[in-house]
Amino acid sequence: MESKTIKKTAVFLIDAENEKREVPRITDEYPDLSVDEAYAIQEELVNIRLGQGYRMVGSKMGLTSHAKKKQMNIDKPIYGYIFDYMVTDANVLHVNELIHPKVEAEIAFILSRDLEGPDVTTEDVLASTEYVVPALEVIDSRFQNFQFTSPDVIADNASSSRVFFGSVMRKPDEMELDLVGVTLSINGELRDLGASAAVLGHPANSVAMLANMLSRQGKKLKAGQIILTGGITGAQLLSLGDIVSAKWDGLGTVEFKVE
Ligand code: 0L1
Ligand code: MG
Repeated sequence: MESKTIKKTAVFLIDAENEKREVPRITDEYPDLSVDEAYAIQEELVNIRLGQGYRMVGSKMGLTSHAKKKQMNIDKPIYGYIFDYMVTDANVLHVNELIHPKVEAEIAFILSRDLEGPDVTTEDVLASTEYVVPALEVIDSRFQNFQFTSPDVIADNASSSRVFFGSVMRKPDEMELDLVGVTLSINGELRDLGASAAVLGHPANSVAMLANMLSRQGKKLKAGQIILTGGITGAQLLSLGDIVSAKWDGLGTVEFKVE
């Protein structure tokens, strides 16, 4: 794909996000779009956002659990980036800022030191983690009907949209990080549940995989960054008026209202 097409496609996706408008898949026009080209579009999109003055606060892995892979019919984990404008302090999700948001419950890591692949292990991740925190990620694919192929969703910054973090921060050695039970309820009704081992056997495996994937692009994970490890639960579609509440064993509760 030519560099001007990469740029044009990144702008197309940014416009869709800004205008809260769902758009056709990129692979409708470019059926041979490769994963590498998709990450080149994502990188361009990230550079445009940085140029607009937004700050990158972290990164995310997506499609790391069986529930998510099955739900989206894509079998390989992908990554994307989280910007400051995506992190919401108040417990409110403004639905008029989004297209067709869904929510999923995750565990996020905050690193105490840089992690650079290619051979990062789970043990390296645990030794380099300052805290883990609970997170509700709101994903909002820019594609029509939330349907896409793997290259489409990679280009679309892995559907990144909003994140709510909990206030409980735990050192990774304070808990069995692969045995964290999670429930996700909407309007008091249990919608999904799971254990954190759903994420690649252990959420730290997701961070290790991310560090190793990034090393192929000459990039690394940096101290202080937040890393979302992927949905433990399947993603749940949100509607105006919904009250979302998730509980993590040992990591507290995160709640928000959709207004
Ligand atoms: O965070 C995620 O797992 C999202 C990855 C992209 C797939 C999706 O939008 O469901
Ligand atoms: Mg996610």
